[in-house]
Amino acid sequence: MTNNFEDFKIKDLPFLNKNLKRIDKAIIESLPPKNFSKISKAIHYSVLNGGKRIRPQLVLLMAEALKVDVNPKTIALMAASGELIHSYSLIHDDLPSMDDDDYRRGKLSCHKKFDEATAILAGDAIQPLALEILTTIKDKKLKPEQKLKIINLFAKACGPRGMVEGQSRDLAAEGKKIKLKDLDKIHHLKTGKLIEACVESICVLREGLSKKDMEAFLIFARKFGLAFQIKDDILDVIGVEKKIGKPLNSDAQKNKATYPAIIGLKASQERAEKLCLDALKILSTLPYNTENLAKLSKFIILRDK
Ligand code: GRG
Repeated sequence: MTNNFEDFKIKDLPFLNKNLKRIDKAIIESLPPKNFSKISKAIHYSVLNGGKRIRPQLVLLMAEALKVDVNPKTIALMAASGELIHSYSLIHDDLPSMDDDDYRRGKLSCHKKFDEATAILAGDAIQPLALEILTTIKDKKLKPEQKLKIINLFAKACGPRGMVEGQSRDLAAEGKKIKLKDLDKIHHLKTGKLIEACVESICVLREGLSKKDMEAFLIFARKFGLAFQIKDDILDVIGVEKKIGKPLNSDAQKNKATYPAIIGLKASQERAEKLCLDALKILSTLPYNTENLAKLSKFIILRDK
């Protein structure tokens, strides 16, 4: 596979569908039964509604690349945990007090389908559930200190030095012309930290991973996360409404600080491609089979949803 984007076809990604089944199975098994309560109905509605599952895919592909020696179930549960944190952030992100979005993935957002209190509680329930899943992993091959570190990474990603701070800065930037470096910081916190946690949590499981390779994987994750976010902003401007699952230009309507708004569409596209190429270059220097991670990296900037 070359680094030329033109040779890339979505059909190069059959492994994503295979992984998807494993991810969804782990998620479903971790949730309370749908009919358990109103909140669990809202959780099922919001979690099992066709997300791309990029974060859990990263967990699985990292584990495959590093050939980590733990039970496969452990990896599936880590993947589910990453996706649940993401799902939680989306439910809260859509709330009237945040981005006030009526649609998510082509369906009514959680607070529109149910009500605001239910959406707040459904989100509030999924975050600790994601961490609870990690605490209950039973795997003799998983050392207690590795387990603790993984929980620490996911908890930090969504806390005051991660997503929450990113979201707060994102809301504060509405209607303002902020600098590119400040926008990068917002998304490093809001989107990047969780993506980094998905990558780093697998590095933790690889015995003897050198400091240099660990650092390279983290830089890869940073480039991947930023490229992913820039593409998200681009799709809000030039995507197809039916595919992205919400009205076009919703960022502009809210006067959001976005890459197209700050550096323009063309420069945003060029930057996403450059970040992706950087990410691919990093992967190519690592002594592991990172072919599928490279394919996922291309997918995230060539995707249409
Ligand atoms: C809820 C932890 C937490 C904190 C509260 C609401 C909030 C603060 C933060 C929101 C962070 C957020 C929504 C980040 C994600 C931005 C983003 C690029 C979303 C789209 O992700 P995709 O494309 O979505 O992976 P799918 O639908 O495929 O899952």
